[in-house]
Amino acid sequence: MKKTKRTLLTILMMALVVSIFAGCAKNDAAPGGTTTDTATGKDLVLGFAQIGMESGWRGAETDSIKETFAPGSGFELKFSDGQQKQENQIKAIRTFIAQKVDAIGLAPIVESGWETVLQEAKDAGIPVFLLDRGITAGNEDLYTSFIGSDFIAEGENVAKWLINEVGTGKTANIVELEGTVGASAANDRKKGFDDAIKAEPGFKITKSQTAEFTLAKGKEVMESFLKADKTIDVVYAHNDDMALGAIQAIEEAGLKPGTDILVLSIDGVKGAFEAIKEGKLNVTQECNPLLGPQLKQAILDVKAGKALDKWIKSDEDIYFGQKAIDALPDRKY
Ligand code: GYE
Repeated sequence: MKKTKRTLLTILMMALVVSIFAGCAKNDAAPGGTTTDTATGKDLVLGFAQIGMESGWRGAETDSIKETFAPGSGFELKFSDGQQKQENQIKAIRTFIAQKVDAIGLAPIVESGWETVLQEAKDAGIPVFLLDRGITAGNEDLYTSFIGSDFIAEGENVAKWLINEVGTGKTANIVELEGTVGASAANDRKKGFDDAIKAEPGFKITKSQTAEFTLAKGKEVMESFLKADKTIDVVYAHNDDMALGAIQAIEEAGLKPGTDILVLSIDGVKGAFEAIKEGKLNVTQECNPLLGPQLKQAILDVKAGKALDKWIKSDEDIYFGQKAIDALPDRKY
């Protein structure tokens, strides 16, 4: 019995070694950074399951992916727009698996509900890269790397800016425009901000509601907040598009955004920098959407057999006042 087990194990190990070598020979990264399949001379195929087109940030991320994986890049890109539905993203991943793509990129609209489909990709031996948003903790073995920002830190940075601006020991009546329900970017930006604001007992979050990361909803929800409450001092939006919508609502209510009501947000899209220049937005915490090159590098590294960090973080800054005005001409998105 013992002997049979040992023989079986030896056969399995040998099969593993053979398949690893075969894998390396098939997808070696060519020098100079392009990654054609050396055995066939064909481009590597990336299937990318995008969320949709809810914000300026999302548009910049999509452009970055399409530019990075354009013809001539050594890749063929299969791009799917999930139109804000997880079920569409799951369908797209299943199609990519059936097409035997070389790698899958996924920007998960919500954190939960990915176990089954990601297990299917894993069983098919296709590496999955999460881009910009994360999935529920405990599922780290279902993907190769997460490439994106520290959303908790982003929320904290905005809260710290506010405390510094208003001053400690003061009071502030804050309303919050949340991103898509269940999205890691919304959950963590809320957690980071709400926790940090607790340091100031006089700072209260009086209302908090989703506006789905869109300008139109940001305006609509802010209008309802303004109708119900005449004492709002601050609006914290989980992204720039919602903040820009809130600015319109504040102006239409006859108030001055940036002065009567402080407006704080996250992303760092051009429109936000322009709003800071006009004095209507007070601060934007940068969140880098130009993730295409980092994704390409990660795929190249995996194909070259390198071990990757589980979380590949992007470098980001916080912008307000003159610093934002000076940076505006160089903003790429
Ligand atoms: O902040 C927002 C968007 O997931 C980080 O999604 C991303 C967020 C971004 O639509 O504008």
